[in-house]
Amino acid sequence: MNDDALYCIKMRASRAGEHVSGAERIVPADALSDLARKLAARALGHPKATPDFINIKIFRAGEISRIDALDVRTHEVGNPAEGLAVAVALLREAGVPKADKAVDMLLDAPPMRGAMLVDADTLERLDEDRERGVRATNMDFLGVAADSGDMSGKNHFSEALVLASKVAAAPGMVAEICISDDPDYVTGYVASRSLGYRRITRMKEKGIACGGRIFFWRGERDSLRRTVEWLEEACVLVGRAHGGGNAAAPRRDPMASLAAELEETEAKGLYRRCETTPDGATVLASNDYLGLARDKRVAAAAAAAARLYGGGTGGSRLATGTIPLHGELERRLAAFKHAEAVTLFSTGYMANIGVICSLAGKQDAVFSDELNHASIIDACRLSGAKIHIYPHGNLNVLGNMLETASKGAFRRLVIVSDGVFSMDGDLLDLPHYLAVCRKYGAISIVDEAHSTGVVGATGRGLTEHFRCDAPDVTVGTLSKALGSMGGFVAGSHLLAEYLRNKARSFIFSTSLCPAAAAAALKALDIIESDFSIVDKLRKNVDIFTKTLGWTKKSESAIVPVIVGDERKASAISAAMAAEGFIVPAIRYPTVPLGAARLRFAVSAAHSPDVLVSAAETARRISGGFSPLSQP
Ligand code: WAQ
Ligand code: MG
Repeated sequence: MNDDALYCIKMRASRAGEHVSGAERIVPADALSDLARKLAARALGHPKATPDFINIKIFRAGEISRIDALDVRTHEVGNPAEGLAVAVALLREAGVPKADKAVDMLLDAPPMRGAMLVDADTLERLDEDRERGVRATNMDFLGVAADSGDMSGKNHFSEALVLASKVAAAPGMVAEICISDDPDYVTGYVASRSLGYRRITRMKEKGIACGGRIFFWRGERDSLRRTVEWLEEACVLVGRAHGGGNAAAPRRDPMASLAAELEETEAKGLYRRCETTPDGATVLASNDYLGLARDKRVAAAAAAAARLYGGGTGGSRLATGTIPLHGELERRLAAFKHAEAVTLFSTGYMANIGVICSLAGKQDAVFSDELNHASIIDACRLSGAKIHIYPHGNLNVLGNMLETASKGAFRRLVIVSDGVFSMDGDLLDLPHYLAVCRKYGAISIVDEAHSTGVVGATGRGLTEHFRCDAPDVTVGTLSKALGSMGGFVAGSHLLAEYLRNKARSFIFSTSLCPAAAAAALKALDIIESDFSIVDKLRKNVDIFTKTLGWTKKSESAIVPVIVGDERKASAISAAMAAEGFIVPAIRYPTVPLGAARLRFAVSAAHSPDVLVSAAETARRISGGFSPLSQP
């Protein structure tokens, strides 16, 4: 590329003197007009505010330096406190002895356009303009300089990586720390030449605008000028891969597009984290509906089985992985479900994959409720069968679809539905469903993950609730009311024999570990010896829904409160957490966009007082729920 032809272009937009948006690029002359248009559009479309002043500045780039991008590593942390601790440790490693004070300084800093430039040893401020700070500018990625790229929104990660790479290359620079001031963007970083670019996935709570940057510097004071000149004036192109400079063929980072995708996810407020559930909080979201997962008797049975048989079985059921507990649990589950036989799977997800993919193949058609669980959706796709999705609970449409399909040349028609829909808590109309399936000679599958141990007077599920026949295939899980983990399929002897020979997720998975099998057996003992535990759950659900102000009863233990807006749902969930109640905001893609909700799950182990207080707190925090929020 001919450097003479490169220009720096910068956009800065503000409203009433307040900064709204900014961006900069280094591009060839012929890309300038297109880019200027895109930058103006970006400024005008900024979600924060419509600017009343947009400044687009273009000037010929001076001499260009080419440097390598810093290597990127990510530290996945559970919460801001952990993230800040990681940042402190990294800064220390990079040579900032008072790293903890430095982080406090960052968190206390007033809003600034630039970064604080501080002495790496004493943390004394070295920048002249305290309100503005020092700005790193005149920089871009090498790889994208030729075309103007998509400028429609801020790409936090790639813009920060360019900046950090330039900063790390400054003379005397020891390290940098940054937290975005975008309230929705909680990933920050620590960078230095030796550390590279260390992303830290959580540096602050969501919704907080405060952010900032510190550059840590060490050297003779009279050489500080050179550093500031490098940051504020030198034109720098950053290579995306190693060997920038004169290297002949720039290599692309094969993982870069992953970061870009995650960035987009985060920008939409859909980024997910594995939160550690705090001890002592009231969890209103667990699938442990009967409170058996933490029951001492269940835990003791699991421990005893682990002592006797070890941690794992070392093989699949068909190889060397069958132990006596497997057969015993299958017999007990079959008796509980009034079925001829049961086949165990390692998880409920595997059970659906195994059943649907073995029963339905290329010559078959599957019919699936639009709100079925992801494991059913995935199984339908994986099966290779022709897929028909019917509107939620609409068995008349299902009938019409079957009518048409039955005239086709399908080998089998396979119908699958959740028994209790996991995000809505409503029940399948099983008698009607079975009638439709029978009319067309279709195989009926019902996933009773959320109804086993919950629905029906003794927790046997939908057949008990409706006093009707069982479907051809019942899928269930050990990981919800049965307080363990694993899945199962109940049905005829023929079905069990078929699955053991055909279901690949059964054949190729290591069998259920001894502790899990023993825990589920003990849970069954407890339920069958005293069904009042199921009754207690039912009463708790009624107490909770009544306090929420619902007029309708919930027939399952799932109580969804529809909020609509994703961010509002997240905010209510965070406020509930602050009061000691853990309830997740369920958002797209688990539920449709604009149908975000709080999904409460009630347990037999909750005390009625706690449920009343949780429901009252939810009403207060959300400003009351409209009748519409009741599904
Ligand atoms: N030079 C120096 N400091 C700056 C500059 C600049 N060009 N731009 C912003 N700052 C300072 C200013 O104090 C801001 O308050 C603070 O940095 C944060 O700026 O890997 O978006 O533009 O995904 O909000 C980190 C990406 C995103 C982490 C950083 O910073 C990742 C970001 P923001
Ligand atoms: Mg900013």
